[in-house]
Amino acid sequence: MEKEVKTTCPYCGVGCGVIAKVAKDGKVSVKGDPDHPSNFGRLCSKGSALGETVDLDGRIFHPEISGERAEWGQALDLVAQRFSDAVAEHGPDSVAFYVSGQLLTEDYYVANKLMKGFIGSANIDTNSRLCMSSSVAGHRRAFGSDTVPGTYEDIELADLVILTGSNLAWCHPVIYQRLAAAKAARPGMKVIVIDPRRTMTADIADLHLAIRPDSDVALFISLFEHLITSNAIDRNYIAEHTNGFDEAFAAASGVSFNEVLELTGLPAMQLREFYRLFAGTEKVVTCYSQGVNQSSSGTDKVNAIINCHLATGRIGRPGMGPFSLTGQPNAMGGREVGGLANMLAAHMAIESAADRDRVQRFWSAPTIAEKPGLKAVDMFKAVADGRIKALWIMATNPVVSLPDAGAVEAAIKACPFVVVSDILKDTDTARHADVLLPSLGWGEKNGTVTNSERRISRQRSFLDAPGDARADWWQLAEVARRMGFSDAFDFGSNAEIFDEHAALSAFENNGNRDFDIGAYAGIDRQSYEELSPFQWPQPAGREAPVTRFFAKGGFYHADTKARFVAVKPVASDRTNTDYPFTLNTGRIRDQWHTMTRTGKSARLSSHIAEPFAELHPRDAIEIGVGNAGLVEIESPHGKAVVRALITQRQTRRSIFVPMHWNDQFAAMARIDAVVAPLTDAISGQPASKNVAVTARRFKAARYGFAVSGAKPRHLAAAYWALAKAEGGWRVELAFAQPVEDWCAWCRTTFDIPNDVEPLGYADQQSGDLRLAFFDGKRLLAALFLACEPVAVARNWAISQLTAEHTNLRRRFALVAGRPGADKPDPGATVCSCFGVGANQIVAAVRGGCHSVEAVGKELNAGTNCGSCRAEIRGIVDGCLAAAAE
Ligand SMILES: Nc1nc2c(c(=O)[nH]1)N[C@H]1C(S)=C(S)[C@@H](COP(=O)(O)OP(=O)(O)OC[C@H]3O[C@@H](n4cnc5c(=O)[nH]c(N)nc54)[C@H](O)[C@@H]3O)O[C@H]1N2
Ligand SMILES: Nc1nc2c(c(=O)[nH]1)N[C@H]1C(S)=C(S)[C@@H](COP(=O)(O)OP(=O)(O)OC[C@H]3O[C@@H](n4cnc5c(=O)[nH]c(N)nc54)[C@H](O)[C@@H]3O)O[C@H]1N2
Ligand code: SF4
Ligand SMILES: [Mo]
Repeated sequence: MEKEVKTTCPYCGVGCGVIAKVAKDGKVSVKGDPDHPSNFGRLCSKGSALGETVDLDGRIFHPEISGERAEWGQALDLVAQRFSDAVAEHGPDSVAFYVSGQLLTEDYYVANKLMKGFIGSANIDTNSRLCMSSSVAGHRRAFGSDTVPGTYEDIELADLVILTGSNLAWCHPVIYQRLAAAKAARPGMKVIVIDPRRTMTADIADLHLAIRPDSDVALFISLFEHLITSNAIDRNYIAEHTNGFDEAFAAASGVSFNEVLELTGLPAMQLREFYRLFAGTEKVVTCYSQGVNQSSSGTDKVNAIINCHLATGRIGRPGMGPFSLTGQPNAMGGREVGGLANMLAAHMAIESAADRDRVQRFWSAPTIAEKPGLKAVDMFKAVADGRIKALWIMATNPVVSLPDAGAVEAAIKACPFVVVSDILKDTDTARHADVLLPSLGWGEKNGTVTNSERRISRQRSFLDAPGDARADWWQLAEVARRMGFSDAFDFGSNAEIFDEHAALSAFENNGNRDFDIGAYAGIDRQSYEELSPFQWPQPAGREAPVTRFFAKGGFYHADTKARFVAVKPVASDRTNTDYPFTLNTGRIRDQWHTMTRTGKSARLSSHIAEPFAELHPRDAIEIGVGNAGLVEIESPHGKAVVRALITQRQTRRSIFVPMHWNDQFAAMARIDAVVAPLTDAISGQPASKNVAVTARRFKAARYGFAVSGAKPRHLAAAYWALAKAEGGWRVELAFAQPVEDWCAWCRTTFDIPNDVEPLGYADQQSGDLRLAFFDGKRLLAALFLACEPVAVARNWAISQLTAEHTNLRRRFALVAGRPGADKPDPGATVCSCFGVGANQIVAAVRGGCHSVEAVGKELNAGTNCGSCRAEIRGIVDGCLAAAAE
C-alpha cells in the first residue's frame, strides 16, 4: 500500500520538514514539506537523497553479545546486571553514557533521567560536547540560560548577515538558500563571511575576512571597542539590561589596532570596512558555528560576539541578534533535557541545590547527581585509565569523531564492558562492543526533535522495524526497569515521555526558566501523533506566542540582566617548528559525519569520492606534492593519508581535511586520529579546527583506480578509499610496492570467480596496467594502474558497470581506458540531484550558457536543491575568466 508521511530530516540542525512517500513496491522517495515553517518545501542534496539511504544493507537486526546473536531479554539483563554491579562495587561514577544529538528528545530524556536521577551520577555526556558546548557555555555566561534569541526569519530580515566559522552553503544549505533568496530579492543586503578558508559560502559574501585561525576574539573585541569609541552603542539598553560593560570595555581597550592587525592577519582596510558595516547597520545577525565553537577559546569567541550585540541592543528584535547554528537535528532537544554532563533537565542547573531538589522531587527519584559529570574528552580518559567500568554508547561513533581517536579506540577496547546501540553492525565503534543493540533508524523511529530556531517537530515512522530493532528509549527504559526502577520508567510510548518532559519544563517554573513547553503537558497520544511544528517557549495558558527573546531584557541571571564578559585574545602558538602546519577539519556538502548513512548513496558519494587535504599551491610545491598526489599528515597523536587538493582557497600553512572518512571507507583517513585532545577550558569542547601537524608527500610505487560490482574486500594496499557508485563501488588505490600478481590481487579483492579470464593490457615501460573481468556482457571489475596518479575518466569508468559490453571492441575500449566519442566523460559530479558533471558544465558554458541560471536551463544542474549553485558559479566564472585572458 502506498503511503505518505510528514516527518523531519534526520541530518542537520536546520530541521527541514520532509514528506516521505513509500510506493507500492516499497521504494521510498522524499520531497520538502511546503508547509514546514523552517524550509517551506526546500531540501538540500542530503535531504533529497534520504530515500537512497534507508535500505537495510549493513544493518544490525538482532542484539549481539560478544558477536553472537542473542535475545533481547538476555542482552538487556546483561546490560542491567553489569551496570548495577559496577555501581554497587565502585559507585555511581564508575559508569557512563555517551549519547548523541541525533537521538530523539524522548530517547535523550530517558537516558538523562536514568543516569542523573536513578544511577545518581552525571556521567552522561554527548557528541554535542564536540558541537555546541561552547555556545551553551557562552549563552549561559551572557544570558544566564542557554537561549538562542532569534529565528531563521531574522536572517532574511537583516540588512547585514555575518557568517563566522560557518560554511553555511554546505552545512546548513536550506538556511543558505533562504539567505541567498533574500539577498537576491533585496540586493542592498550585505553578507560578511569570516573564515580562514575561502569556502563555497564566501561566494555569496560582499566581504570575506580570511582571518588567522582562532583570531576571532581579537576581531570581535576590536569591533566592540570601535562601536564604543565611535558611539555606535545603545546606552539605554546597556544601562537597563546589562552588567559588566566597563570591565569588558577595559579588556577590549587593552588591545591596540596594530595588535589586532597582527593577530588576525587582516589588511587594515578590510577591518575598517567590517567596523563600518557593523556600526552603520541596525539590522545585523551574526551566525556562528564550528569555526567559533570548536576552539580552545570557543566560549570566549561566543561571548565576544554576544558583547557586540548587547552593546548595540541588537538582540531579539526582527532581523537582529547573535545566532548559534546548531549542528545536529536534535542538538537543541538534547540541551532541553539536560543531556550534557554539566546540566540538569529542562534547562535547570546542576550547581543549584534548589534545581536539584526540584528535579528529584518531580521524578520521585531516589537520588540526584550532585556535581557535574565527565565531559566527553575527560570521559574517555577515564575509560582509558580504568575509572569507568561500564560504558553505553548510543547513536554516535566516537572512534571516528573524538579527538585523539586512536587513544579513544584503545580505551574502548580496554573497557571491561561496552554497550553500543547503533543501526549498523560494522562501524569503527560498534566493532568493539561487548553488547551490540539494534536501534530503529530514521523512518522507523518516532518522536520529536528541536532545530536551531527552537522549533520542535515530529519525526514519524513510515517503515517497519527491521528484524528485532527497537527504539533507543525503549532499550534504556528496559534496562532501567531491570535495574530496579520500574515505576519511573514505565513508559508505554514516546507520547508519554514527551508529556513528562513538557510537564517538567513547566514544573515550578513561574517564568524563571526560558525552556517552558507547559502548554503540551498532558498531551494525549492522538494530539502527539498530529503535533505540528511549534517554537518554544509555549507555557500553559499564554495566548500570544513569543518567538524571540531579550528585546526588552528579561535575562535569566538572578537580577534579570545580561552580562558582558571581559574576554582577551590569545595568540595562536605555532612555535613548534616540528609541526608547522595548521590542520583545520570540517565538513563537505554531501556527506554526513562518519558516513554510515550518506555513504550508502552513490549520488552523494559522487560529489567528492575521496578524503582530501586542501592546501595552498606554494605549500604543495614545498612538500613536493602535485595535484592528485597523496599527502601524509602527522601529529604526535597519529597519521592520515589523503589526496592532495591544491587550491588558492586555502591560506599558506593551512590544511583542511574533512572529518568524514573512517576505517570503513579508507585505509588511513580517520583525521581525528591526528587531532590533539585539546579543549576549551570552560566548555570542554575539543579544538578540532586548529591542530599543529606536519605534512609530507606520501610516496607510492603504483597508483590505481578500480570499479567493481561487488563490494571490494581485504583491500591490501597502502592507500585505498572506497565509495558507493551506480552499479557497484569505486576505489582509489596506491601501493608502496608493485604487487607481484595483479590478477590474483583482483580475484581476491573483487571476488572474481577463477573461471573468469581477465582482459588485460600492460605497458612494461610506463608501468601502466589495465585489467578487466567480464561475466558475459557484464563488467565485474576493472583495475587501472600507473606510476603517476591514474588519469582515467572516473564517471565514465563507473558507467561501464551498468553498460552492456556486447562486443569485444567495447571491452577493449574499457581496457584502453578511453571513453568513446559517443560517451564523453561527464567529469566529477557537481550537481548530485541530476548527476551533472564538471565537464558537462564547462561544455555548456562554452556553448553560450554564461550564468548559473542558463546552465540550469540547459542541464537542470542546480535547479533542485540548489546546494551546488555556488560550485556552478565557480565553474562559469572560471571559464569566462579563462576565455577573457
Ligand atoms: N554536509 C554536512 N552538513 C552538516 C554536517 C555534516 O556532517 N555534513 N554536520 C552538521 C553538524 S553536526 C554541524 S556541527 C554543522 C557544522 O557546520 P559548520 O560549522 O558550518 O561546518 P565546519 O565545516 O565544521 O566548519 C565551519 C568553518 O569553520 C572554519 N574555521 C576554522 N577555523 C576557524 C577560525 O578560527 N575562525 C573562524 N571564524 N572560522 C574557522 C572552517 O574553515 C570551516 O569552513 O554542520 C551540520 N551540517
Ligand atoms: N576533527 C573533527 N572531529 C569532529 C568534528 C569536526 O568538525 N572535526 N565535528 C564534531 C561534531 S560537531 C559532531 S556533531 C560529531 C559527530 O560525530 P558522530 O556522532 O560520531 O557521527 P555520526 O556518524 O553522526 O554517528 C552517529 C552514529 O549513530 C548511528 N545511528 C544513526 N541513527 C541512529 C539511531 O536512530 N539510533 C542509534 N542508536 N544509532 C543511530 C550511525 O550509524 C552512527 O554510527 O563529530 C565531531 N567530531
Ligand atoms: S538543510 Fe538539508 S540536511 Fe539540513 S535539515 Fe534541511 S534537508 Fe536536511
Ligand atoms: Mo555537530
